[in-house]
Amino acid sequence: NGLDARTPLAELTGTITPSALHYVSSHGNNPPDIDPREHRLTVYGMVDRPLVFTLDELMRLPSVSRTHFIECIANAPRPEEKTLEEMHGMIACSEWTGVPLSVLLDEVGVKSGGDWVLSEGAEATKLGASMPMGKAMDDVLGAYGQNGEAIRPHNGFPLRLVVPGFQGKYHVKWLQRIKVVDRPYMTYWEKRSYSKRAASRRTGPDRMANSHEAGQGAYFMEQGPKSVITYPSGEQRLPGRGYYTIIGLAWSGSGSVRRVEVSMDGGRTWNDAKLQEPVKRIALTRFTIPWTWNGNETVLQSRCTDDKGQVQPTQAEFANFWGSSGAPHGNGIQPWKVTNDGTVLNVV
Ligand SMILES: Nc1nc2c(c(=O)[nH]1)N[C@H]1C(S)=C(S)[C@@H](COP(=O)(O)O)O[C@H]1N2
Ligand SMILES: [Mo]
Repeated sequence: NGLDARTPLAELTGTITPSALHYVSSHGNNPPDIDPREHRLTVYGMVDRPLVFTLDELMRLPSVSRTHFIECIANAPRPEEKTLEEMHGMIACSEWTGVPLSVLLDEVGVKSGGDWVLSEGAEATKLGASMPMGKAMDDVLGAYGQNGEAIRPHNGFPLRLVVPGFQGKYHVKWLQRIKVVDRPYMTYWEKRSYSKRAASRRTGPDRMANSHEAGQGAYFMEQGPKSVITYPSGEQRLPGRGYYTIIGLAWSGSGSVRRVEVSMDGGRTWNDAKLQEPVKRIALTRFTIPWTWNGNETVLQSRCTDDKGQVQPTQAEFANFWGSSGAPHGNGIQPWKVTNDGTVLNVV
């Protein structure tokens, strides 16, 4: 049912994920073997002039480089998981270079009523996803560069969509078709893995307001505010009492991280962590806070607030809202227990 690999977050420093360590979530087993000279991107549908672009033609258009994370909607901790990589490794952050999708859509001329954009990958199973035209014209990239080099085969070589802040499936790899359409589509993979039935509750956490009802279920678009302590984290061992710097990562699909608070006493008190500048929009943000461990058992947690004022929920708040069926995703607070002997455990 596909190929998956996770980002080794506990082993990384800084905020950029080396390309070779970017997590992989592919429904087909292997990346399609694409000759970049033969590859074509077709932009068609409800447009005035359908166009077919070669990679060279795309690279001659105005381009931008932007740092953004991509996170799979399934990037949520489960009680039985132990390490940071297992629990949160379906996120990575890269500098992406490419042509704004708005440039391509302006070239073809969107007809009135063309309110949605359907995209398709070139692998045998042709993953597809549809997004509102407003997002497509805003900050979406047709990316060919990742951290200063060509995108790696597993991550979409030679061309992928980067849809900042939207859940993983929108970032269609091996991009070969963009079709302007008049409504959201519920493609095979979206129906199978990325929507939720009877998502009728209209109030609650803001992330719900970012979903879109599409007949057979609801899409989830923006990833909610989230953070996780990367050091110390699951299965690591502190050598003894004394001074430590707690380090972590925070992000939000809605914008930039405004604040990260850390609790070192099981949630009784919270202190503001230092955010590493510059804080970029829809990118991993590093935070640090000093901590002196007295050698007693305790629980460490972090909580992110984004620039829209959305606050990362607890695991309990998230579960309450979604009910027992739960969504296959979650941005709940990650608690790490530090035991007397310094062992760090997942206590979700
Ligand atoms: N063509 C295509 N695009 C795809 C996928 C896929 O299977 N095929 N997987 C999606 C999913 S579910 C995620 S989470 C992201 C993962 O991107 P990555 O593999 O580069 O980390 O790509 C998305 N784009
Ligand atoms: Mo995903």
